[in-house]
Amino acid sequence: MVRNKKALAWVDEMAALCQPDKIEWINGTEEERQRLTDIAIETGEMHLLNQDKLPGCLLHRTAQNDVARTEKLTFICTREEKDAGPINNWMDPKEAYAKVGEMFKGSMKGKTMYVIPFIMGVPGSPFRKIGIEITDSIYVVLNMRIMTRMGDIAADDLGDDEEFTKCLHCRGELDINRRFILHFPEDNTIWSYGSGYGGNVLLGKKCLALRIASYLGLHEDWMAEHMLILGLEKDGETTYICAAFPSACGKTNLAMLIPPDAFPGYKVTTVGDDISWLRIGPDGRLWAINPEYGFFGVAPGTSYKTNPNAMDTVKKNTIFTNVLLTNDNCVWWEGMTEEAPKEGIDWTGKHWHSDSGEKGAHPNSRFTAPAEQCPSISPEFNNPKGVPISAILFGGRRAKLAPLVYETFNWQHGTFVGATMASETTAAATGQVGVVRRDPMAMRPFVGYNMATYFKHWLDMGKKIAHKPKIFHVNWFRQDADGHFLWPGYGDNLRVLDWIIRRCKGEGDAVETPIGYVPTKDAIPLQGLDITDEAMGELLSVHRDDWLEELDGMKNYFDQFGNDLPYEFVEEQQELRKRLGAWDK
Ligand code: GTP
Ligand code: SPV
Ligand code: MN
Repeated sequence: MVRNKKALAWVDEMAALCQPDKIEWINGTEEERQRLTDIAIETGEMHLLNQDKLPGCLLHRTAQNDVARTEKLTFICTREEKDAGPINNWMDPKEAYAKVGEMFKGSMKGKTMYVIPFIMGVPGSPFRKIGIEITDSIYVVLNMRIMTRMGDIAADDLGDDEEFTKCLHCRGELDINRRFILHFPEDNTIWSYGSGYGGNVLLGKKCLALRIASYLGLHEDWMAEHMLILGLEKDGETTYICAAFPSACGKTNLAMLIPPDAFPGYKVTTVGDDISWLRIGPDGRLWAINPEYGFFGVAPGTSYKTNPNAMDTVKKNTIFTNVLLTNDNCVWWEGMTEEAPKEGIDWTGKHWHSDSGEKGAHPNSRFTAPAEQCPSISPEFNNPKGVPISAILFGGRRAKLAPLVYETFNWQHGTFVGATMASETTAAATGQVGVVRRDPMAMRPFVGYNMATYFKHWLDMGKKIAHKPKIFHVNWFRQDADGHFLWPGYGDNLRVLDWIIRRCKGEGDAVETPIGYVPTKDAIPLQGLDITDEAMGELLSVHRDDWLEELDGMKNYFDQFGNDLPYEFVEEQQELRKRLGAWDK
């Protein structure tokens, strides 16, 4: 039971605002899960899938205007506009509370208000953070149950006077003109109104564990990042790697990688697939924990070929959102099998035929599954200290320019490379797909304060980490002139990880180029892989003119930060220009 007086008072206050018929504190028991599931099935909020083939699995369809994060409707509400910076949408907190408070007023009349205490991180760990989410949606309760350690375990963990994140959610009318995802970092508060889509409503995830946590990390000397965490085991030794890729750019897949048969000797274990909290350990290394308890993964493209661990994870106790419902009451999505089912019910609830030319599952359809069901889950998953990180990877979807992999020169250069990351947009956020945009550290949508200050925080952290991870950039998505991927990706990405960990040990061959160390032609193990010399040459190539053009793009991007841009980034641009100028290729 929650005894924290501030928490009890806040719940009373929010109940007075939303005026629910009933208030229910969530305890996290199996009995409760079953009861809420039954209600949600009864009301049609959830659909019970084939319990023989998919035990404990449910399907949910969101409103058609509510299928991804809505960055335009996401705000950082700091007292000073400059503290939100030029990238974030900003609203004055007073105005925000007043405007959206009007929407919350009476919004739960006739409904039950669920109160979910939850932990981001491991119970009892000094690094964990506690939140309380108020919601009127059973879908949210059942997802939070998978994604976080919640209920009594969290209520008991919350100290009597401890701070916690106040998270208020109401589905509202699901009208985009009345949809707001508001963050008040100075008040440790999140308000989400008018949506029922994961990233907008599972408030422990992007809202707390990234936007609010990044702000807390700035003030408490740690970092909250959009990164997977994996362990790479060889000869009984495990090396841990974090990787920041933008939404729907391969984090879940890399975190669960299975080595190709032709390249044995390694085993990958999964610590996290989306979010990482990083702190400096007493040994001077950077240590990472995954604050989450489940995976909210992209369904399309997930198959026994591309990601068998994910397929095995979602066999039971999984909530599917916006996928195709098959005739045998199971689920399907594009890319799951080579052959599509002939027909089914699509993500909009309409009859679907495989010849229709329409997608059966939404491109951002997702699965919510318990992390501990993953066959590759790391033995360190519940370790409150986390794991020590040897390498940090940045990467995005770049059809051109960025080579398969390169190593940066040092932490400052690596921070600059992370900050200049760009990637093609994906269906994970509402808006145009496939447009290259800058996405620093894959955190463009997730930094809860001024991005220029975030860059400085990275540089400052580097000065404090005695044993710094090496920083690399990867790109699995480079294409040939006909638009085909040059690199097979997925399991074969292990070949690149192999080079990376050899570099961390001072091994592995590389050539120094103006952008960093690029593997020599023979440095990436290619045994058993059908790839031409020409393709490998293209994958590892660095074209001077393209990079000079890229430099102009970087400068344009950085200009918006004015004098707030760390001087180190001005230096890095100058140095890169000099190196490119002096290069004879
Ligand atoms: P979020 O959950 O949105 O943060 O995404 P994520 O970064 O975890 O992305 P995920 O691993 O779910 O991959 C997104 C899409 O990219 C899926 O459709 C994958 O099949 C595809 N993908 C992942 N890895 C690779 C790769 O190495 N090569 C290619 N070509 N596609 C990949
Ligand atoms: C992402 O968009 O990066 C996700 C999914 O991981 S969501 O939780 O919707 O943000
Ligand atoms: Mn993500």
